[in-house]
Amino acid sequence: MLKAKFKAFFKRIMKHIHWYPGHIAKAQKQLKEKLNLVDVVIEVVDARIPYSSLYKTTASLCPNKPRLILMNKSDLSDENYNKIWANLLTKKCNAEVIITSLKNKKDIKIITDEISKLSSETMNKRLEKGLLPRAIRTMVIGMPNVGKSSTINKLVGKAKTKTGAKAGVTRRQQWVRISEKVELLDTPGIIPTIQDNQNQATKLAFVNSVGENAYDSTQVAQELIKILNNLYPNELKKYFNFDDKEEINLETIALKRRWILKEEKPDITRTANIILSNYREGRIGNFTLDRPEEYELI
Ligand SMILES: Nc1nc2c(ncn2[C@@H]2O[C@H](COP(=O)(O)OP(=O)(O)OP(=O)(O)O)[C@@H](O)[C@H]2O)c(=O)[nH]1
Ligand SMILES: [Mg+2]
Repeated sequence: MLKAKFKAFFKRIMKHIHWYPGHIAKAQKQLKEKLNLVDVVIEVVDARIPYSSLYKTTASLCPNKPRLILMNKSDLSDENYNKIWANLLTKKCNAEVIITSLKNKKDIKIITDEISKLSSETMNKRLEKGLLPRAIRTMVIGMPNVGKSSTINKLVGKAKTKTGAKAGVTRRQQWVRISEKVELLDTPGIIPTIQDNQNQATKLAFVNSVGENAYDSTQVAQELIKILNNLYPNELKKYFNFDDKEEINLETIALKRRWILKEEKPDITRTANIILSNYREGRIGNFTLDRPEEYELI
């Protein structure tokens, strides 16, 4: 009881987002062990925050492994920025980059062809050494909830791995054979041990890559409105029926939508949760919240 009270109090005063459950610590250790076994590393990022959801350490963990980056959930991001980010990540990460989406079945062939291409040198070397041919081994890594398991299921054509719209659905590694030629290792989403970059942590919370109990949804929704109002003011105001001059924030949205408590008080918690879920489902619009200028990449 006391612990729950303390936790609630701490949550109220603590603005810092920190989430690092036990299964992730274990997954991080296993990831390093398994990296040596694979021919190609596939990293899935969220196209809405391609830089905030990217591992900055992959290249140093496996410097000589061919790397394929999938910019997934592109059906929810701003298409004007998809290509820009794909080109930047190609250069910055020395990787092949494919823009993907769960709904786009055409990218299956592009992904499998790229896996074959990226592994061909290793596979040829094996043959030259007289080793028996074996399936290409790849490992799918990425932050929680970016769509790793869904991508694997799409490639296999069956629901072989568990998926879900929250962080931390995959709890342990699982090998899946997608064809005679390719095996994929699904891994639990891993988030950096210390979330010292709160700008990045907040963006990960927007897209549900951080467990819900690690942040205050009102604070995160407030931040989301601020960013959307800065980058996409027209779309945001249009969705909530605001005109140019009206100030848009959680309170004004609540009052306009009549999400109110007793005595005409705006229901901020309800409003925050609705805004977050509408954003996550792409109902407000298609937005990319990372910008190259922000990271001095161009
Ligand atoms: N709109 C959209 N939703 C997607 C896409 N890919 C995956 N999803 C949804 O995103 C959620 C997370 O997908 P998962 O495949 O479970 O994500 P994961 O990376 O395996 O997550 P963890 O196992 O928690 O690390 C699910 O609800 C999927 O249906 C996509 O391209 N577009
Ligand atoms: Mg998963």
